[in-house]
Amino acid sequence: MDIQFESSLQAILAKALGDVAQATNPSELEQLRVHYLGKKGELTQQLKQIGSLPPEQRPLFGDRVNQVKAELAGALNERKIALDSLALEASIARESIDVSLAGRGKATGGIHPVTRTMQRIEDIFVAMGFGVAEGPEIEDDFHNFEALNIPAEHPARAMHDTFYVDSSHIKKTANNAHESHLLRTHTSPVQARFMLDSKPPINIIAPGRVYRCDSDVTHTPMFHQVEGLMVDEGISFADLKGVLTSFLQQFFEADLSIRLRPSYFPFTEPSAEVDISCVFCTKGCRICKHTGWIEVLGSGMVHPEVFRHVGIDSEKYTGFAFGLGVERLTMLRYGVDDLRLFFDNDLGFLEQLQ
Ligand code: 2U9
Repeated sequence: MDIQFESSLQAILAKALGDVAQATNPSELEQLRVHYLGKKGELTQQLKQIGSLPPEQRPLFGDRVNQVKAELAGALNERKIALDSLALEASIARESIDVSLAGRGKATGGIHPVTRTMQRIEDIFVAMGFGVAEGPEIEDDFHNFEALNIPAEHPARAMHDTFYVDSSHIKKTANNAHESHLLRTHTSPVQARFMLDSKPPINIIAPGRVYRCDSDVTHTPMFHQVEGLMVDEGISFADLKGVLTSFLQQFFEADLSIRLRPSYFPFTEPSAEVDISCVFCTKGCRICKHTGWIEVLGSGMVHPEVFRHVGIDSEKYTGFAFGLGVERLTMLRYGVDDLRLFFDNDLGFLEQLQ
């Protein structure tokens, strides 16, 4: 083959291989590929000179140019593989993670302290043989008031700050009862419904949300109650005292005493407010206001008028009932001094009580 063409091919190849060896990234390699092997590339240009050779040398020259092109393409390829693997190593090094670091952990939710207290109260009563009853949060006047011996115009209705869900409470039916729907102001209608549906012996608690149109530092428009009812032949005030003492001792995990103070509720007679001996101090603190006693619930013997409304013979049966505010008991148990914290859903607060 023509010595001059061969040396010019050698020169191009040597220069090209040098360039390839020095390329530091894939885009430089691509530029080199275009520069040497592209349509207008140096080696392609060499082929165009084939016409100036004697015909017998042309195939040889063509083969030789193609050999050089193939050698350069191979070098480009190898360099590309080498650069890719360098880039991969660099990115692995850059993105490497320290597997010895502490993990982020799984965020698990928790049960709201008020719900937990309610479950705790339920567990204690269920262990004493009580069933758990539920009922609607939207009630009618009969089950929320009438059946509980709170007739229309009774002053106790004012105490309940009722949310009415329609305006028909101004209408009156023939028997002078209000015909309206409202958000239950206590869970007592659950027990009224239960007594209407079944016969004694009755042994139930009624936990749930209740609503009163009242909002200040110590009142929220929605709060939780657990009420209880025990009805059978011969149920006495002594049963009330025994059940509530046992419940309160278990709830506060303390050998506390209880004190009953006369009170008034339309649905019980006699009625009593229940205090526990202060579980936080021995000689007076802020929580018991230096009295040594803390009010925790209300109670009484079911009023004969309530039995009459739900069709239970008050000559044959007696019963006791009680009611407690779950937020209040939760505050006492966890030492929370602001009721509104239960409704803010501040995780900092909630996590403290997990
Ligand atoms: C029926 C008959 C009687 C339920 C009772 C109380 C006393 C009581 C308050 C405690 C704090 C309400 O949440 S609170 O503000 N409740 O003092 N509740 S006796 O008596 C009933 C219930 C149902 C059929």
